[in-house]
Amino acid sequence: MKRLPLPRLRFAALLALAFASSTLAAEKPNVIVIMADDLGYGDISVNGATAIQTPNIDRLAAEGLRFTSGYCSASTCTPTRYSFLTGSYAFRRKGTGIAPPNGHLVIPSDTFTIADIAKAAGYRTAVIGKWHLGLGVEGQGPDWNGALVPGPRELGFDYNFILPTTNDRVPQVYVENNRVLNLDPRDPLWVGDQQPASDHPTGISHRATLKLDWSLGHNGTIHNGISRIGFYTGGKAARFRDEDLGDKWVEKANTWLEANRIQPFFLFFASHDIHVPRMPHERFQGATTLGFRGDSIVEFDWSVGELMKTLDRLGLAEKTLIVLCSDNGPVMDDGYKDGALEKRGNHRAGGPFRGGKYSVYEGGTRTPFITRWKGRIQPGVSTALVSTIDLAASLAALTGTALPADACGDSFDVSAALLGQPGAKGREHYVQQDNGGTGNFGFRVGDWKLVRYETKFANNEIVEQPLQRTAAPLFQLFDLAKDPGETTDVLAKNPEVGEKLQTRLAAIVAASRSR
Ligand code: NG6
Ligand code: CA
Repeated sequence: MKRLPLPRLRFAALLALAFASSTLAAEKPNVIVIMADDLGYGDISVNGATAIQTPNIDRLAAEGLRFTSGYCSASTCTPTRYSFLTGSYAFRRKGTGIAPPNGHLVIPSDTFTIADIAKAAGYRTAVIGKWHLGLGVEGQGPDWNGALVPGPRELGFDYNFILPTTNDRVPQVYVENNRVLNLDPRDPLWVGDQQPASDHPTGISHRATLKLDWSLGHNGTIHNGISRIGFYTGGKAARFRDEDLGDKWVEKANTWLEANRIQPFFLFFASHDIHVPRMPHERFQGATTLGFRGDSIVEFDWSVGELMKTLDRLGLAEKTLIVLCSDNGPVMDDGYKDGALEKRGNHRAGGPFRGGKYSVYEGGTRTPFITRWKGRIQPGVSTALVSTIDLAASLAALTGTALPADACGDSFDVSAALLGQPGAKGREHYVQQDNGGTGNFGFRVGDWKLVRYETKFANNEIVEQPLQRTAAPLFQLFDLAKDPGETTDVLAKNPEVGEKLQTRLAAIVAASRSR
């Protein structure tokens, strides 16, 4: 073949690329997964909240499909995010519970993740927001002053702009492309789980100075008037203000979306709202009568609206599938005295469901779930059973990407349900876990729900109370069709169903995959 001079070759290549992306656009929608943190089913007005208005999320639902059986995989953060990225149940892998400040990356870097699926399909990929899956290698953890590898890049994300852990854990810095942003080498960042010096101010020694008091734990290093889990020193120039997180995610997402609007893109937008410490921007403080928990929901709703505006502005609303979800169910007092409990009024954060964060009752994992793809998804409400763990296999199916044999073993292709195709039912069965390693599980098959409390304790069973552990029998059975609130245990009346589900759950847990 005759060699073209370089500029022409580049021009030809660009033309071919533009042609390819325009002809494939119909089958390769851009994808934005918006994951809220600790947002309960009942926390958005389209799901029945009246004390909080979420007009942007409501509009997303009105233009798309709102799921009444949409789930995340765990009732805490790290295992849900693990499962979302890997398409594999987190209980299959040790060390995937809530990650500590100095935790290493809990996903092996050779895992074929949802970001790899997107990349294989020709997408540009990014994660912006809360990470909380650890950074660095096992046994060492994050090298805060150097390269934070392995991290999101090694898992298939071309770009990352993240909060490394969760904001009630140290440190309060952004990481951009695996490095702490704005870190001055003359002021190195140190992070540890022991008080570094006896005069190091903490939430205990300087409690009277705090702008947000703690209620449980969260009494280590103070930054921005808030004490945290863990300790750190240095990195002063790199530290952010809690109030600015929401704005920063939107700013970075807008920049990235603008830069990547030509190609298909996959954006994991991982908001920190409404996790503790709930410290919404000043302009949202007082937006509701529910205190900062409610105000953070309004902030989250605002950020959803901003992303929708950006898509409209770039003319991408009809080329983009948005999935809105949460990483676990709701909690009131999660370690800070922000008034969530006292100011809750009649608000039911879990909607009609029992239990919240830390629980395997429905409220722990049945969370807001909305898909929108203008012009492609017929607006409405869906009762199909879908989960964040299914997004990997569904994206593979949607984009025609082959999954390696050992990848995404618990992820089902529910793309027909996500797109609202008539008759699509989603999953037939689903395992819910708490923080993992406890042996507690929820197991839904059709409308039956088996609850197994290996610990014989249910956590946060009543969301509208201080965090509590309540005695629970080893097994319970509920008929969700008649009793979505899991109020009446029907195990004694349906022993054969109970036994069948127990056996099936045990088999799924013992296996290496369920698909
Ligand atoms: C718990 C913390 C809670 C929160 C949670 C993780 C205490 C007493 N509680 O251990 O505040 O940080 O871990 O939340 O420390 S998650 O949404 O990131 O999983
Ligand atoms: Ca969470």
